[in-house]
Amino acid sequence: MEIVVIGAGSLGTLIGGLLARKHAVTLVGRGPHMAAIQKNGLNITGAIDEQTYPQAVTDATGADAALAVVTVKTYDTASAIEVIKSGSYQAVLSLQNGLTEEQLAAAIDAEVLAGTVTYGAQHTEPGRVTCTGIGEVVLGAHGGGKSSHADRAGDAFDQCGINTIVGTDMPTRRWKKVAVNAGINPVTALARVKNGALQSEPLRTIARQATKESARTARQSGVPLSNREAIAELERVVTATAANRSSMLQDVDAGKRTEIDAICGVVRERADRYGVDVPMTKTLLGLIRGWEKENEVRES
Ligand code: KPL
Repeated sequence: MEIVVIGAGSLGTLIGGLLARKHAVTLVGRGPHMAAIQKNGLNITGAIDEQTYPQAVTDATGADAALAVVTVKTYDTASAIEVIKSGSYQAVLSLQNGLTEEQLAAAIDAEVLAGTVTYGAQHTEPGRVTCTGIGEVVLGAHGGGKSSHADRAGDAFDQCGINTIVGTDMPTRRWKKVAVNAGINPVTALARVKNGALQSEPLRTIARQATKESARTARQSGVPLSNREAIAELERVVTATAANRSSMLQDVDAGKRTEIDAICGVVRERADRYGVDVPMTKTLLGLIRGWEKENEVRES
């Protein structure tokens, strides 16, 4: 299958590199990283030790492929949409944070799929990515239900040894991830702590409150996510990733713009739409936005 991976950050590079085991993959990313891959291939280290050979380009304008996998930061989605619209794809899979698939679906003609990923990845130097944990990919039609494009994408991932499940309940899975991220990411970034610190008070209560507000908002939006389910997932992820620094803490430490708008921002926007009270979400959103404003953050 011809696959274009738009966004060769940590996750995009790892997924693109693994897909290149069996498919004609084009990775789209920044200059030095793409130049290194073009020259010597991609070096995957850590839990996977392998060299693969995706094509690496800095511009995919006008590309023609069966599948586009979107892994850009959420705030770069509009430019990914322009690239997709300039080319031709049968399906587009978002593996991003937030509910970005809805932005994609509103803008493009191809079928939009959504996914969640629990593989860990770290991009340390040009031409190299470290797999920090083997996980799984769950993907499916962005609005839920069955999809032949999702089945084909699932097969393509599976053929490359990527643990993949094709799900028919993506809205619930994606909202569950938003709820977990809304609890973990801003709290760890503001308190400058690893995820495991959310096992103790007072951060535990703050994170749980934000997660519950997201679950309540999901339900008002028509997505069946109970508080109990969302909190159980929060606790599971906090325990499983106790030693990790969340992506938002990493962004804050690096002086980079965060994905707060796609996480707490989207919850607040839906909460306003459906009349849900989300005070903790608004507080965390305001604090992270305030930090971004004061610190002249860099994008990506
Ligand atoms: O997705 C994550 C992130 O850091 O963005 C979690 C699940 C919170 C793990 O750190």
